[in-house]
Parts: sequence; structure tokens; C-alpha cells
Amino acid sequence: MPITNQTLENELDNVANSQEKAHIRKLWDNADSLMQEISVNLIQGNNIQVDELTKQALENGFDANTILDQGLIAGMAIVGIKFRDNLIFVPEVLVAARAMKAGMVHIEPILSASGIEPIGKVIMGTVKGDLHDIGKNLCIMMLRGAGFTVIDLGVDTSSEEFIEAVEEHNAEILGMSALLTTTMPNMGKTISSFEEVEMRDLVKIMVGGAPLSQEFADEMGADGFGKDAISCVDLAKQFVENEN
Ligand code: B12
Repeated sequence: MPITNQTLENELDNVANSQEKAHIRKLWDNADSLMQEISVNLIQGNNIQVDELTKQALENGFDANTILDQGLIAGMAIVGIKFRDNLIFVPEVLVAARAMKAGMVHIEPILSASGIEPIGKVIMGTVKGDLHDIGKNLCIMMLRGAGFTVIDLGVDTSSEEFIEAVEEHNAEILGMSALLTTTMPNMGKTISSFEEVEMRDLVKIMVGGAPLSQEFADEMGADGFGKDAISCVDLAKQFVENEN
């Protein structure tokens, strides 16, 4: 099914990179018009509409993951590209992020409600100096949905806070998120801090965030890198399976 929403076609016209354009087009090509409408409203920062449309989509029987991928994340991808290309600025991104959160309020309980015995404990946080939390929160939702207990340290988290939380909760996994090239090195610093207090062997460390790569994760000595929330869950599962 082609994209039926003209506003989205216009948004795609603004995407200069042909690979990015093809990727997002593919998400919307297969999407119901309601998912497309969620994306449009997210891009425009209409939090009340995103709230209502997400609720409506769930009532209409759409799967929470479909709404997340084809509605909310696809819309956020356009916001990210426009921000990078200086077509919009921080205030617009904040308004779009608020709209994303308005939709996520309805998705989160569904993704988190697995009702199964906890399979492991994960500490998650965005590193020192970094305030981006949308991706981290998505990972947390998916981890909880997969049966993990997650302790969320929020944003701007210091090495000391990560260490204290692992110790206090006796967690076997630590996940760190960074979205800025300037804050990425704080992941490596945290790993070194774990070594300094002789706790590195007690915890598996996974890292993620848009600017990261497997190579960077290997260099800093992380146990795993996840490119999205699904690989975050896969990594966490691998860690607990290898432990048992
Ligand atoms: C939203 C946003 C903001 C919002 C954040 C709101 C919030 N509550 O998070 C606001 C407006 C506050 C903001 C501020 C800034 N931002 Co900003 N922001 C973005 C934007 C548009 C989207 C990020 C996002 O939410 N993506 C959607 C989520 C779903 O994706 P994600 O975060 O990558 O997460 C996924 C994966 O990476 C992975 N993952 C994430 N964490 C983890 C952790 C683990 C353990 C694992 C396994 C996986 C994993 O799974 C997630 C789900 O699939 C990006 C552009 C982009 N496309 O990335 C810029 C971007 C990250 N920001 C950028 C910049 C420069 C800034 C500012 C410095 C701007 C300024 N001049 O003030 C400030 C910095 C503030 C600070 N100290 O942190 C740059 C960074 C450039 C760079 N190379 O470092 C980017 C790339 C934009 C750009 N192209 O220029 N930003």
C-alpha cells in the first residue's frame, strides 16, 4: 500500500539522503493510515492528538509494537533528520519528544506487562552530561516486557551512581545509553571505574545509542552493543543464559 498521507509525502521530500528516505518510506508504505496520522502528529508536536490516536489505534486492535514502529518511531526518525539538517531546532524537537511520550504512555504498560517471573536485573541509565532518554526508555519498556526487572537511573548518570546501583541491587547487567559524541567517552570511563573498584567481573555491561558502533563498544571494553531496543533485549537474554 503506498503512503496515503500527503503531509508525510511532503516530509519525505525534505529528506536529502536517499537511503534514509527509502528506509522511512518502507515503514510507512506498509502502514495503516492511522499509523501515518500518528507520525504526522508526532512530527508536528501535537501531543493531545498523538495521545488520542494511540489510544484509538490500540482500541482498534493494532499491536503495540506496530504503533511504536510505524507510528511513533517512524515520526521521530523524521524529527531527527530535520533537526540534524537544521530544518527544525531544539524547541520543536522538545515538543515532538513530548508528543512521543504522550503515545508511549499507552504503549508502555502493554510492552511491560508480561506477567512472567523476573529473569534478571538490569540497571539502565544515560551517561553523565547526556539528557537524551527516549531510546533508553524504549529499551527499558522492552526489557520489562521480556521479563527483566529494570532499575532506571534516568539521565546524566555518574560512574559512582552506576556502581552504587549495581551494588545495591545486586544486578547482573548494566546498560548505558549515550546520544552525543561528547558523552560517549563517559561510558568507557564508567567501565574503568568498575575495574578500579574491582567490580567489573560482577556485571555484564551493554551500551547503546545512535552514535555508537560495535567497534567503539569493543574498544571501551563493553560486553555488548545493541543498535535498537530489540537487540538490547537479545543481549540481556544472552547474558543471563550464558550465566546459567
Ligand atoms: C530528541 C533529541 C533531543 C531532545 C532529547 C529529549 C529526550 N527526552 O530524550 C533534546 C531537545 C533535549 C536534545 C538536546 C540536545 N541534542 Co539531541 N537529539 C534528539 C534526536 C532528534 C532524537 C533522539 C531520539 O530520541 N531518537 C529516537 C530513539 C528511539 O533512538 P535512540 O536514542 O538512538 O535509541 C535507540 C538505539 O540507539 C538503542 N539504544 C539507546 N540506548 C541504548 C542503551 C543500550 C544499553 C542498548 C543496548 C541500546 C540502546 O535503542 C533505542 C531504541 O531503538 C537526535 C537525532 C537522532 N536521530 O538521533 C538528536 C541528537 C542526538 N542531538 C544532538 C545534539 C547536538 C543535541 C544538543 C547538544 C543540542 C543543543 N545544541 O543544545 C542537546 C544536548 C543536550 C544534552 N546535554 O544531552 C545531536 C548529537 C550530535 C553528536 N554527534 O553528538 C543529534 C544526533 C542531532 C544531530 N544530528 O545533530 N536532543
